[in-house]
Amino acid sequence: MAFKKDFLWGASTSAYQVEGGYNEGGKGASVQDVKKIPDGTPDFKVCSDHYHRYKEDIKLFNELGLKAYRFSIAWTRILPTGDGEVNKEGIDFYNNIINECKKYNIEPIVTMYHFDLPYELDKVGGWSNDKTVDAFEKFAKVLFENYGDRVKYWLTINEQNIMTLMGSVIGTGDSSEIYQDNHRMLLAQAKAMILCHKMLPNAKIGPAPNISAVYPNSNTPEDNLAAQYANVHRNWQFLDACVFGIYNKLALEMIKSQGYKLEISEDDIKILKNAKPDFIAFNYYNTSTVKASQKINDSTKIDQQNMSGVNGFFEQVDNKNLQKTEFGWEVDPVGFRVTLNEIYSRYNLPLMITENGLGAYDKLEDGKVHDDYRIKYLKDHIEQMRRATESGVEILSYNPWSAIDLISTHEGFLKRYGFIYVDRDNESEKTLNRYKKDSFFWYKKVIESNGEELD
Ligand code: BGP
Repeated sequence: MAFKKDFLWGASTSAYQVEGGYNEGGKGASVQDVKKIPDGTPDFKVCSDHYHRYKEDIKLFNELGLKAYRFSIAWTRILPTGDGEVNKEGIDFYNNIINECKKYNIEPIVTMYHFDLPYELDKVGGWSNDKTVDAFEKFAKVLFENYGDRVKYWLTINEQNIMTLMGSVIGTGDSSEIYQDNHRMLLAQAKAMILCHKMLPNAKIGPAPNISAVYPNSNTPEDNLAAQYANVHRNWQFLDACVFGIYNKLALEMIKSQGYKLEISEDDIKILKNAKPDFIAFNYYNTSTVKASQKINDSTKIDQQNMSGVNGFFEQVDNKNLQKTEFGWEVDPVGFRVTLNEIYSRYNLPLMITENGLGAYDKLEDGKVHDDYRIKYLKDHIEQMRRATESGVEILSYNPWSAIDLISTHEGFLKRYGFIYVDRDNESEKTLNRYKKDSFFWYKKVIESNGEELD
């Protein structure tokens, strides 16, 4: 048997995409509640109404056989203004979620911050203000005090690298000081990890970036060099700082060349070095491919959307060898194994997959959803994860995105990922009734067989 007996087969959601109840129970506004919503997509007021239906949902997760549920805690339910008074109703809500999971023997895996910075903190600069670092540490303390007796696995920040490299796209920030802001997030994360180890010696904590291998477009040395830089840019600079407490030199070279501000004090480095994650969690959807890029001019140009390239270092291109989803995302199960192998080789820490999945236009027909495309996607990825496990890569848990349909940041309910269909669309909330998709029954068998039965 490839997977250990206690392997945590799970599934994933995030608070602002699944909960709704946006102003209930004393919740404060987050940046997601106030951002401009793309035309034709819904706001985050109701989402999948998990806030009111969590009992029904967790009962369904139990029927699915989940051994773990990865969800996020809305910072603004706990501290409505980000760092002021603790909101008891918010504390109670997550006590209920955690207790409901425990009732079914489902291990809660808790993300502390998933794209939903409190709006009151954003108003005073968000991650550009040192106060946000202190606020995050306070938030962490409240979580550890209240839930530490039942939550063993903690994730600090969801996709810090995407917030840094594509903040304007997901509505989490955008500025010429973005690397200075990223540095503050690294400090906040380090402080939370140190605190967790102090307060909860038996708990485990780690980061949750979006990591994926970057391929060179050809075998020219120049393209290979480009891929090396792109890997550092997209992946390693974030994990090197989290795991080793160091700034990757190639990253610093790129950051400086583009004219970004970044000042790091010796005290900061001490904090980063003192903090050690117990595992690396990561989200994986697809790889990317790059070619060498000529420097266009000598002016130091700040490119905010620098996921797609860094002037003079690399430029992203399509990979002709890979198929794409209906939403244009490349599909690369072998790349998943490449990514697992690479992270494990670099950091030698246990891994946890906190997201992986296929967004598609699912159709409800006579109460059924025939999502064979999703089954194929997940099957191919689990197969590669199994092979990585057999090569000795230590993996604790696999949590596809998403446990249940929820709002996709750009397409709302048009783009679905769940094992459970939610009856609503972008235009109206309809019945919000839940239906089990074909993938639900398939994943149930996968879990029952501990990953042996994938067909
Ligand atoms: C990840 C995020 C999730 C989720 C997922 C799917 O980057 O952590 O919150 O949104 O991507 O993305 P999308 O909904 O844009 O397809």
